[in-house]
Amino acid sequence: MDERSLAASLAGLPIPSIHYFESIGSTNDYARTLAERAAPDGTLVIADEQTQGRGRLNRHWETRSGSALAFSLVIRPAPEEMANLGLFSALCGLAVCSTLRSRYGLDAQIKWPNDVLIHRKKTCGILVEAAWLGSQLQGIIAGIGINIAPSSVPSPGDLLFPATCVESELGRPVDRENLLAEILQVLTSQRTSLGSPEFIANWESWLAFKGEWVRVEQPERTLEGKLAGIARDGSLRLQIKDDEIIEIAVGDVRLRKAV
Ligand code: BT5
Repeated sequence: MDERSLAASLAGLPIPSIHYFESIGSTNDYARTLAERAAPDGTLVIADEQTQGRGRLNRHWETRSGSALAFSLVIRPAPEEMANLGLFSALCGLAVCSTLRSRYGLDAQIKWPNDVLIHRKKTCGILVEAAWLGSQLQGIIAGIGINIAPSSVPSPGDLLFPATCVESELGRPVDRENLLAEILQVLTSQRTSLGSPEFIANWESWLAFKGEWVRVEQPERTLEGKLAGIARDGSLRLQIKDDEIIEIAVGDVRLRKAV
């Protein structure tokens, strides 16, 4: 993987510039500095290795050299997308899940809000951040990390949730650049339906643990209930009693199957 081969693989996609690094702290951090300098929509930052890869709440995300995809897109939302800013992370999850299902035949699912699982193990993590200057949105940074080769999967002791990689689940090698191009293509096309009923329906149809008993941990409380689906605004619908469904907004939330 290098800047030239990436440019060839991504030709024809709306990616105005590619910033490739053999090793970087975090692609999200670099993409943020580009967003602050008015980089155009679709600017791509991609690294073979991350030394300070970040998850949500400053958790660590591991990206080992030669084994994974780690990239961030600078998104400049159009005026009509401003009402759905909170759904860009779901868009990334949908694009990855949809690509793994349709092009690779994998039984990928989305663990709400947006981890992508294959056979109930985490294969992809997503970190979407907004860069603001006062009340002015400078851009959305959409960071996606995908485990491709077996060596990308951290040891179980370092994990909050079981993990796997695309090649182990598929049983054959995968070309990282092809997969990246396919995901960006799907993401570009699904972006046009951001927040539509069809968008929410797709998300819901690939939801992991749907109809199962789950535990949702928030900073102030832990809830258990049956995972009922997704509301129009992307909130999780959790049935906590026979006649009571509550909606939980995307945020500082951890979801797992109840034991
Ligand atoms: C995430 O956070 O899953 C978001 C990860 C986003 C990574 C991308 S890579 C490109 C861009 N640049 C960045 O710096 N970040 C983004 P969270 O849900 O908080 O999960 C973090 C947890 O996942 C950690 O605490 C570990 O338990 C686990 N983990 C770390 N590395 C992993 C890996 N490679 N595969 C599976 N799980 C991992």
